[in-house]
Amino acid sequence: MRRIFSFIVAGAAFCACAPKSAELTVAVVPQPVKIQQFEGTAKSTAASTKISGRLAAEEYILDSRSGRVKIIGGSEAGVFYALKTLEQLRLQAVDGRIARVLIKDKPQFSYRGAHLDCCRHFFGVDRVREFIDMMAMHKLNTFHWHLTEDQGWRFESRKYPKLQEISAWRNGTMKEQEWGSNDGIRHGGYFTQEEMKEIVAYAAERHITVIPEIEMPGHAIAALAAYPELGCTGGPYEVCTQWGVHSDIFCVGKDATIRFLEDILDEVCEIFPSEYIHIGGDEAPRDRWKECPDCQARMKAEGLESEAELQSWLNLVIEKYLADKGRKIIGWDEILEGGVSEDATVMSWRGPKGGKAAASKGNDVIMSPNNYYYFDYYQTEGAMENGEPLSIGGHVNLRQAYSFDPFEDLDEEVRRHIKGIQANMWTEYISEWDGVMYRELPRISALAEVAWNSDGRTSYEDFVKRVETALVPQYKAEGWSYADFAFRTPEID
Ligand code: TNX
Repeated sequence: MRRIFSFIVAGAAFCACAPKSAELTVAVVPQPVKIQQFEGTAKSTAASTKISGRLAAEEYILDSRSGRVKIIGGSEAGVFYALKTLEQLRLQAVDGRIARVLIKDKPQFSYRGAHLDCCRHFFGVDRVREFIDMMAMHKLNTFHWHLTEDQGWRFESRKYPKLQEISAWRNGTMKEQEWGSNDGIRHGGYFTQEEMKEIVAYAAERHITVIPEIEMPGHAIAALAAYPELGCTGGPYEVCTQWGVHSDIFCVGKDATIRFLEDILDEVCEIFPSEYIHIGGDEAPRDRWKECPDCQARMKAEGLESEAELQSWLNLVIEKYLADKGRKIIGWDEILEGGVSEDATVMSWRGPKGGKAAASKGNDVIMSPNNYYYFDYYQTEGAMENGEPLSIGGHVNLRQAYSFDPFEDLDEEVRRHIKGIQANMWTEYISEWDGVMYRELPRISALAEVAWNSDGRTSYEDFVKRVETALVPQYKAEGWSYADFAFRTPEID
């Protein structure tokens, strides 16, 4: 009798303070594939997690129907994503209780990427860790780390130490968009091999693969400043202080250049276990090669008819070198120009066009179109009046980032080559870390939703509401800068 009494009392107490289930929202970003809400509430801590062989590696089930949260993941990664979802539900808890739900979820794309340029401006390991945290919050799984550029080389090399002594530093930076100017402030830095290994491990704990990018043959002047014998003219060269596309690139007529690149890739492969290595390939003017006796001799010897084919020859040499180590290459869409091997993955940046062409030929593709996913571009049309900081130009608002269709105009057979999508953060005009986060957030949430569940997208208005509910409080708690144009009434775009 006493037992029954106490049960009733406890039950009554419970009813008096428990929230009504109708008060509980279940906003999740990215939108789960399947989400059902039931009457009632559940305890907000995870009661159990387990790994189930029946699910795909990144898949998970979050089930709180019993009043306690049970999580099943296809692997540790699936459990990790379930816990990220649970964090969002907890933000919506009332009196410590979350909604009773059944969520069955898995990503649509295997490659969900974010890129960071640590060359135009150097950001150290703590910042890179923060970037990875930001990616993890959005269930992204591939960090594309841009490590070499005209304006700075950031990869410590044991074999070529002048890269960190000379190539990592520049004598000033052009002011705003005044070409020819120089602020006179020495800028630079690099990641030690230990630091890069730490980043790889930190990312792996968050189920993120790090893909390093070593640019070739263009965007290489910083390396040439230290090793001028690897250029067509022999230099001298200086680490660039101005942005843009520069004529001096690696001389691929010289065997020493090929050896240098292979040696660097040996070191890169020791640090980065990723299946893919990004070899750049973009914006490489071939004027110097036209005038260079070594490049012309190479073309003759190899039976190449154009300088574009010479770049393809380089790609093939490097691709084969990496293949022997069990690695594959990714390159920007320019690698298509002189012909590309079918094993190369193409990263399409000049709109989705190059990606469509590559996928139609049978190459795997990552879509990273500048008109949707260049987050260094402005976020609103009237950027200046709206108080946005100086940016490179262009304009990609949240709505635009949310509207990308990775499969547009592609038939079934070709679609399977689209492995995923990626947002890029180039940092010419971003010298402060806050500027990176301000530009990523909230646009990265749109990229995340398209990458995770492009077919399950809701209306844009619903998406914005979910971001406000499930992510913005987390941005605030982390102290991250974010742009709020989409959350204002009326919205500014
Ligand atoms: C083009 S995207 C570049 C970068 C610039 C970027 C600025 C790509 C492969 N090359 O070197 O930083 O535009 O938006």
